[in-house]
Amino acid sequence: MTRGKFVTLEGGEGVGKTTNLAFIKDYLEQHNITVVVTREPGGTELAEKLRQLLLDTHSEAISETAELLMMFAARAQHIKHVIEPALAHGHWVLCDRFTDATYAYQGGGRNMKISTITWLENLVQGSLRPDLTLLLDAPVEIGISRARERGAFDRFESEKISFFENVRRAYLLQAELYPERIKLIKANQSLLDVQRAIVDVIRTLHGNSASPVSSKQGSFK
Ligand code: Z5A
Repeated sequence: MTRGKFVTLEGGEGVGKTTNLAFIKDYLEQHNITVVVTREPGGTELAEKLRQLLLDTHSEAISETAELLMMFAARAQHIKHVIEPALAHGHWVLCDRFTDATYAYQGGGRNMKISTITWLENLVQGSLRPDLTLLLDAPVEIGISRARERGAFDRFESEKISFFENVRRAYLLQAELYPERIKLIKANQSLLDVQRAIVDVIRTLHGNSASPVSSKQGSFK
């Protein structure tokens, strides 16, 4: 069986990851590709519990090291129970955030050592890396104003603008370091134009790798 493709969506707050994930899923299914949609942190029962702890504003202060380790603990569960089995079955995995988010938020935002993140990445993922990453990029104020229309802020959304500027810079650096894998999509254009740009990129990946029609929704998205 041909292994599925692993596609991740990245970007700062409110850039449109969730909106476009649904669009990409529909697009791929129309091309007879079976898709598992999932997210990080999260995607399994334990990883979703870690997500709640990570986003909760009322818990005790979480140290930067604990935050980093919780992200990778959730990821280890997610890879073992969702991502790897799906890819092995020939399904495509469409994931809302993955390790580029760790480089951006814990590396750029929290200033954790990049070498520590890379060490954990190798430990937890082995050779697993996304086949394609769509990085939705927009000026921080645009993403924040879109996201904040939703109301209450989580622990990350409560950060200062400078934190999100650092996150954005770190994401753009990842894109510079891995131009083959990470494709930059301007997210401050109309949704229609964003989706046109996404299709142009996705098309280059799906080629002839279509698997039988059917849709398998990740249990947590
Ligand atoms: N985190 C971390 O620190 N380290 C890690 O390793 C990982 C994660 C994996 C949870 O992520 C937090 O975890 C995240 C980083 C951290 N915190 N932050 N911030 P999340 O993905 O659940 O949270 P999020 O980034 O805040 O997602 P979001 O706010 O839901 O944003 P989004 O999914 O990118 O946006 P959206 O919901 O699709 O769109 C927002 C609104 O904009 C919505 O009303 C849309 O209709 C609208 N929209 C979207 N596109 C457009 C365009 N083009 N024009 C106009 N309006 C638009």
